[in-house]
Amino acid sequence: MADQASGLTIEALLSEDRTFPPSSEFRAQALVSSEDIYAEAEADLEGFWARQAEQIDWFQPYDKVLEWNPPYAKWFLGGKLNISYNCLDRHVQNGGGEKVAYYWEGESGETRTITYAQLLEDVCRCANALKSLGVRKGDRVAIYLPMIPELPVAMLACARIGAPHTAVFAGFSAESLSDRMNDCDAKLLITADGGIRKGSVVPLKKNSDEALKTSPSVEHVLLVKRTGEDVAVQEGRDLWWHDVVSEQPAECEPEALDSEDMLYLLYTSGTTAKPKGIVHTTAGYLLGAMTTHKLVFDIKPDDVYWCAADVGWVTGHSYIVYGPLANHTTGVMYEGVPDFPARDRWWSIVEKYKVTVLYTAPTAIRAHMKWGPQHAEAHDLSSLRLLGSVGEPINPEAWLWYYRHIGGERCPVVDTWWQTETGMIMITPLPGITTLKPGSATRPFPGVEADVVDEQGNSVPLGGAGYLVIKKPWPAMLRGIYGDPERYQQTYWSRYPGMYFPGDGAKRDEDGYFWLLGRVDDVMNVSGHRISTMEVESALVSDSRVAEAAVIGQRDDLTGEAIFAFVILRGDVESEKGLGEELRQYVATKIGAIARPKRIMFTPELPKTRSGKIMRRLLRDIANDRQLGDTTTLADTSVVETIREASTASKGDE
Ligand code: 7RM
Repeated sequence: MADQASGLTIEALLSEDRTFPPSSEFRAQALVSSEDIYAEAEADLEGFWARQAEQIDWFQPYDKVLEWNPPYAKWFLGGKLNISYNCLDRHVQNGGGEKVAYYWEGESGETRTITYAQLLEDVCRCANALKSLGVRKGDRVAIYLPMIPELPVAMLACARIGAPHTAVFAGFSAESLSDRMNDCDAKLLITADGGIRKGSVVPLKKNSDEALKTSPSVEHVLLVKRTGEDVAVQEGRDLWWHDVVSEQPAECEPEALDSEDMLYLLYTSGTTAKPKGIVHTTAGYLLGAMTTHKLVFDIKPDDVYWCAADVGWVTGHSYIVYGPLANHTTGVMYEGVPDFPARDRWWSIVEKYKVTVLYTAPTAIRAHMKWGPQHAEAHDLSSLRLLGSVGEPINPEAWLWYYRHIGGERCPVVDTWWQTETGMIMITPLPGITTLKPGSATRPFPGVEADVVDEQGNSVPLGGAGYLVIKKPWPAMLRGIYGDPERYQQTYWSRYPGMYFPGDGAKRDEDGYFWLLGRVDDVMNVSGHRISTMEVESALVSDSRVAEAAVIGQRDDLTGEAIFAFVILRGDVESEKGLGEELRQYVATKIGAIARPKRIMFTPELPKTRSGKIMRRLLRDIANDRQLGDTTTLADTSVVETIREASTASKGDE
């Protein structure tokens, strides 16, 4: 389209026409088996969510579903409830205390099986311990723990007494931890002596001590013994969990909280500026997480559900802790990395616990793809019935690999688009009714009104690309950025007044399916064509020799920006001479000459966040010979140095 070629919106180049309707067996047993749910929600948004809210146990009923003063929403006004009560007590009271809440597996092979009744006791003890340390309703508690059961216990204990938690990834540095604690004036820090990752120790207490030097608001540190290594314990300030928590009574009255009381803060890093503390409140968040968890993953009482994310990422908050527990689901929680001690670790876990639903990220799927299907083939994965993906656009090739080699061509793959800010899954298939297309997140969840618009905010006709927006409030939406209302307004609501702007590009095909194109900051401008990095990456990965690709725009005198592709080859492929040229040509043939990469560099790794998102801005800095921007959220800092050296060394070779 002419207006797109002029550089206004994003161009849609890739087309994928394979389709996968739900099998009649899946459809017959699915919780949602009729399209009516969409029409119902559209006809009466508040009524739809009010009906879903009957799943919540209220201490006091709400008197109004929604109050919408853009950009501020309040949901279930006047209602009183407690999330830990909804996640634990009510299941135990209903006779479900013996059901397993978590099968926990440590990286080194230890296991713990925790029932709902035990989890409730642990949470009550921890909540009492928090109170004994002076934590009161409204006080902020920072949690810097590895993937051990004390992490959900600590979160639920905070929720029980109404103290908002802020979980910080155990992979983050002392500085990131300190910044976050200072931004919210945390009163208490819950951490561990160390964490275990790939067989070695992550020095969490040491990092915490470093962070605490510049975080004066923190009065006490509650310290979990995980690794048993020697750590400095500061008398009066630091207390061992096993001393303080274990001696507490196993009962603790849940606080009756207001629907709009703050549940947690979770920091997301802006590209350059300081991290934003995303605020989530109680009733709407709980409802959004539990409804989507149940309907998107088609959760039944006997499912064994495994979300392989870290609890420190929003995915873990909504889909390891709050959603699944509120739905009385049995979950698997795994402490370590996928390739320890060997590359079949995940598949041995699926086999061992007979996992039925697996939820993970494209980055993990592409890693398994790179390692080859033989690791999965060595295990019985026949318990699986549904697969999910989240975190980045999943390119069709990775989707198909997941579908075939993990799902045995019988499990629907739900590609779920959402954000820390949205709190819940927003664009997603409903597995019993949606015909899947590899690479598409398909349709907005019932009650979510999403659109694709151009620069002016006009809806782009089907078949076109542009900016994703959300036009109506939803229950789990963020309530603001902690302490910074202007930034909230500016970041999400100023580009298109009255519409929420998530910062992602998207296109919609002729059937109205949404295809996410990545962050708009990543869009390249090549001779006036606005091209999404994701489409070029997808084209590259569709060559069977390529495992993963990251594409960025490099400054170019002739075209403004030129496409620069960083490519990881699959395990058994050698990078022979001429392969780069072949791949460049392949992209041109597959999606068009304008998208042909000018330069391809082969690399063994890419810079990623701890949740597996490719940090393209660091690759841009390298390619454009700039100083590196903020690297604090990088999972492995050595990766960028390796790439920078290789990039400098190869400059003369073209
Ligand atoms: C859940 C989560 C949010 C950003 C979001 C997107 C990207 C997430 C998908 C996706 C394409 C998906 N929260 N993203 N899921 N892009 N398809 N299914 O990831 O706050 O950490 O990140 O992640 O760009 O804006 S997050």
